[in-house]
Amino acid sequence: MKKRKGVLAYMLALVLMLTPLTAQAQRAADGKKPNVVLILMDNFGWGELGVYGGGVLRGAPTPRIDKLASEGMRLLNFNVEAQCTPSRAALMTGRYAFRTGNGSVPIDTPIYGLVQWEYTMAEMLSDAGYATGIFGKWHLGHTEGRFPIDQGFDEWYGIPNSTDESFWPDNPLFDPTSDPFARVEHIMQGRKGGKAENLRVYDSQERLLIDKELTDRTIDFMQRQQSAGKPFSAFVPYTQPHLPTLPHPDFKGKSGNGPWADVLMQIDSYVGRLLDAVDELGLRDNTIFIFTSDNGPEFSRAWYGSSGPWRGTYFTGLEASLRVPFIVRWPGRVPAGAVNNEMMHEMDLFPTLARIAGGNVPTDRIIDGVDQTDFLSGKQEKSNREDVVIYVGNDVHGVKWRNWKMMLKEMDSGDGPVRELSIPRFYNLLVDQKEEHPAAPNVPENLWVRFPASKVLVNHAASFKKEPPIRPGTPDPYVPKP
Ligand SMILES: [Ca+2]
Repeated sequence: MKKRKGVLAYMLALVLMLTPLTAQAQRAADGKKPNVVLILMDNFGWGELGVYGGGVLRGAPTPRIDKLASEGMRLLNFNVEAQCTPSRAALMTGRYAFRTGNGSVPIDTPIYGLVQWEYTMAEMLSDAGYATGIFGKWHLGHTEGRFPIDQGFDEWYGIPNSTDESFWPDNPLFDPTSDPFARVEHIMQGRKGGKAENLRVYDSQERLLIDKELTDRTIDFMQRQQSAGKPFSAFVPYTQPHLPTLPHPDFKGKSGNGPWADVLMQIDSYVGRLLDAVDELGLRDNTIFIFTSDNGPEFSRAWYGSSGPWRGTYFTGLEASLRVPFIVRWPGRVPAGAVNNEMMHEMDLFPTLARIAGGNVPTDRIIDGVDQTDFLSGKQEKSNREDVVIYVGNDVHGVKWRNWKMMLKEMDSGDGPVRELSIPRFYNLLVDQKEEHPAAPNVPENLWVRFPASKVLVNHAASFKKEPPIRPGTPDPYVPKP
């Protein structure tokens, strides 16, 4: 049944490719509200794509995504939060994840995710008249009231938590009777106004298949909205290359360079299929197409990712953790082939897309994202951001300010110890990409950076006096204290 649906959608796409633009497609192309396709990879490092110095160096070329970059803008300094859940919380709300009670992946709190009070990107787009679909990993709650369909998405197909849980069903030591939340994860689906339902156990076999299914369903969603003449937002949080980084059987052995390279080839191919579908539906000119990642690469050796010149892994305050690839294409609006090192953060997408889509940015709460429309459209050379507070879990590790970092705490790897520094360290990222040679009291000429950098932290801390953060594990209903 599921498979047939994918084939039908594909055939329909083929038919559409051979016919002139339908009236709806023409209307959509002329319409004011552009569609949004937002691809969010999981633990996909800065250095994986050919256009970022990876591709063949990682065992598989990435021609489709490289070409996408040549058709749009590519950022070299796009920042995210250091772990899955906080990164997704920041993306969805335009706020530092710590504010939302999701500063860390849920370790000691079984109830997690976004409270109803949060206003998500999906709610904003939905209120602006968009059809909103999510196909993939959520990781912002796995209990009733915390699923994507409770946060503005019209429809969802995917997994509530993370891909490592696919190891559990096959593990003979796994004991699901040990705790109500030590349970097998399911592939789920749901529609707004209804209940999210379990479809199948997400096990090691499903892990191989899921990203293809997500691609098929995204194409089907886009086709349905195109037929309905409705602007849409397709959020595609793929599960790859999060461990276990193992390819779909279609790609097994294809690269000749092992499973990681096979998966890279697969990612490029699936993104290519989404790009083809946008073209075939006649939506290319009226679609903002974004490719990015939720955080830097894995630290588990068998599944080692590449962060290019940046040192470290995810779950740290190092650049490898915070900087991810970001490519945006919007023909005629975003300059083609543009590349720059301006600082942007995933939180900025909320106000930016709100401006473009005619949505509302809440004024009754702190929004940390800034509107980057004029920067992305090439109207201004500089980004509207020059600082990022660096969180690792619920802890502030430091701050990025222009090309500098001021670190209060440091880590070398995602599971390593945290070193608390008695005096902050300062790194000039234009000189010291690997963050190995701090400006310290014995090299004092750049200690002036402490003033602008600490000001960011002082202001950030003061914002919590004004608006206390939501505590992790807060149940609904939540209303802020007046
Ligand atoms: Ca992740």
